[in-house]
Amino acid sequence: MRMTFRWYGEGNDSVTLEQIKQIPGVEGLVWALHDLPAGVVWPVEKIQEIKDQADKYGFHLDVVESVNVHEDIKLGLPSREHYIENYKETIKNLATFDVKVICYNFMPIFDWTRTDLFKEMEDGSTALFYEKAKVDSMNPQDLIKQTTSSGFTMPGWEPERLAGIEKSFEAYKGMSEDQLWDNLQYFLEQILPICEQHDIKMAIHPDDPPWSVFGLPRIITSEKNVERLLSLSDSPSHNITLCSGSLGANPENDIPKIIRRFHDRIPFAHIRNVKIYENGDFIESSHRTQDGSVDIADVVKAYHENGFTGYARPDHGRHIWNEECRPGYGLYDRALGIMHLWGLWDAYENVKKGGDSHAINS
Ligand code: CS2
Ligand code: MN
Repeated sequence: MRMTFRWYGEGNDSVTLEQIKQIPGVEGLVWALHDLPAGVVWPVEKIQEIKDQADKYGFHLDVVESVNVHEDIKLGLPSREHYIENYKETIKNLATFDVKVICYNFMPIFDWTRTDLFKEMEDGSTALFYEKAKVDSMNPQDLIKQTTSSGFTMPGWEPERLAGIEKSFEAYKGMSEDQLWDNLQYFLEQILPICEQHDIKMAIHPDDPPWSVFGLPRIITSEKNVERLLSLSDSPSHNITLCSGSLGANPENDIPKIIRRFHDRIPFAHIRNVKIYENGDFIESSHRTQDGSVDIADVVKAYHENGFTGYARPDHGRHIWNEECRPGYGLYDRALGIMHLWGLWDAYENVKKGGDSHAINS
C-alpha cells in the first residue's frame, strides 16, 4: 500500500506540504490543476510548477485526481470529439511527468452531493452530511446556494462550473442509464489506447452517493455495475478507484467483498468510513470501523491479503480541533485516518510474518 494525500495546491489548500511531510508514510501527493475548467489541455508549464513544489519535499505525483470529463462527453454530443482530443493531449502531457494513475468520474453535472458541509456531531466535531429527504425534495439550485454560502465549495461545485446548470439539466432530460454507459464506453475506446502507450491507468471514481440524484442517471453505484464497468474493456489501463465511503453509503454494497473480487483492477484506494442511518441519511464518520457502517478493518484486510501495491489515500475526514479547512479536506482527521490505516496494515503484516512484533521492522 503506497500512501498518498490529496493536496489542492499552494494558496488553494489550508494544509501545507511541510505538514503533509510529517504524516508518517506519505510518499506522494494526489493533485490536479484545480483552476482549469474541464475540457482544456493541461499545459506542461503548469504541471511543472506543481512538480517543482512536490520535489522540494520528495513527494511523487503519480496519482492525479481528477482530470474531469467535459459534460459534452458524458452527454455524447458531437462536440465531444474536441474534448476527447484535449483529454488525450492532457494524458500525453501527464505521461511526460511519469503519472501512473488518472482518477476521474462520470457523474452528470454534480460531483459528490451533500446537504450539510459542517454537520455537528455529538463530540463537537463537524462532518459532511447527506440528508436524503432533503435531496429528494429540494431543487438543485437551492442546494447549491446553501452549500456555497458558507464561503467554501466542494470540489466539482465551483460556482463557475455550476453557472449553466439549468441548461445542463435540460440537456440530460430523458437520458437513460444505458445511454450514459454508451457514452462512457465511447470515451474509453478513444482514450485507452493512448493510456496503454504511456502505461497510465485510468481509474474511475464511483458515484457519490451511489444512486440517482435530482433525476440524473448514475451508473457506478454497485457491485453489479462495477462488473459491467470492468467488462467494457480488458485494457490494463481500464480500472476503478475503489472509494469505500462512496459505494459504502448504500448498505447493500459489501465493500470488502468488492475489493476481494476486483482487487487486480484497483490501482487507487480511497479509504474512509460512513455512518448510514435507517432513513437513508449518512454522515462521514471517523475511519474506525466502530464509528461507522463500513468494516474498515476488513477493507484493509482485503487489500492486505491480496498484496495490494497500489496507491491509497484516507479520502475525506471530519473537521476536528477547530480546524478551518476545505470541507472534508482538513489535516488532522485525515492524518489520524492514515495512522489508523497503517495500524491495521502493520498488524496484518505482523500476523502474516508469524506474529513476531519485531518482524515489522525487519
Ligand atoms: C471526492 C470526489 O470522494 C471523493 O474522493 O473528493 O470529489 C472525487 O475526487 C471525484 O469524484 C473523483 O473524480
Ligand atoms: Mn472518494
